[in-house]
Amino acid sequence: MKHFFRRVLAALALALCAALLCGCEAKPASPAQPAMVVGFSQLGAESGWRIGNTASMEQAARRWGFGLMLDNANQRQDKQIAAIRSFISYQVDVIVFSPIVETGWNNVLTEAKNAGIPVIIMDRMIETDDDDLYTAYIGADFLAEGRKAGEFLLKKADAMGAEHLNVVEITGTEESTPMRQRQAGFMEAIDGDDRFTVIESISGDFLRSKGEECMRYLLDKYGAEGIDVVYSHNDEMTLGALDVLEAAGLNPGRDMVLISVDGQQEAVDALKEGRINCIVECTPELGESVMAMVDALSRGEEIPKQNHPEETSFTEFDDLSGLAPRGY
Ligand code: GZL
Repeated sequence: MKHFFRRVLAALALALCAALLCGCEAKPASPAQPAMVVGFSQLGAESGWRIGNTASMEQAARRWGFGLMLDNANQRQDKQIAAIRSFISYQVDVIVFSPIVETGWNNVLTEAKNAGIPVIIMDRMIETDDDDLYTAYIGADFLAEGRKAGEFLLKKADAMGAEHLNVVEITGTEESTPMRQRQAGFMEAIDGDDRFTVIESISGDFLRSKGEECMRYLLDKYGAEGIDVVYSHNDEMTLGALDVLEAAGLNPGRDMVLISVDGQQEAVDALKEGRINCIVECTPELGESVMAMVDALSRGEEIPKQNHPEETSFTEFDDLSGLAPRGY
């Protein structure tokens, strides 16, 4: 907030100087000055989830009447760091960012801290032993998401009466929080159950195109008969894998168990058609919660450090007929 007044005073001073120089009347600062200005570094637009997340932030900023400076880093950490530095120079009131990977943020977050600008980390998390580098985190409990995926597989194996299942894992962006924790949670859930062998984990970087490439590679290497379960860290990669499996004349969801994460409409539709067996929900709708935090900060209120949205999962065992449109 203090930055806001500083900017308004600077604008008035500039206007006054301009008026004196050109003899015209100084214009008051626009009455439409937003109460708060948020600098938002979004990591990219790699998935329907990400696009939905960005839309959620834009809609919420409009609803709250906050200015939003949005920068899309197109999957590049260096561009995120540059964007955060520009937000510091502009003296935004709050910085929000979704870190593409967990490490490499200490320097720029120290600069934000020294500039007195609160930072809200949204969606993915950073690895740091200095919790003072950020004011709050809001994002999924990715470990719980992985566990839910594993727990579904246990239930599915029971229902199949399966004695042994070969599992392949298509992971998200390496060194990112969702990738690390969705993998850890899944392995934890199936650990010790000798019905499962994870025969390979391969990164699809959360991209549909790479999900296709991964599935094609795995199918070529193990054959359809060698793969019983595909665990994919997001719907985009799962949808890419579906394309490959169906092009090979297979019936995913029947010939192979498909477990996915996110809950994009296209994937939920595939689940309803029996082509995916389970989708663990990861909501991108974080904008309202973020802007409520910004509002609290503007009023000098404390906000909780760790914030997780409520999430569920959608499986073939559920009645999904009443499921509302997903919106992304
Ligand atoms: C998870 C988010 C992941 C999604 C992917 O919160 O970071 O990134 O699961 C997206 O769809 O690419």
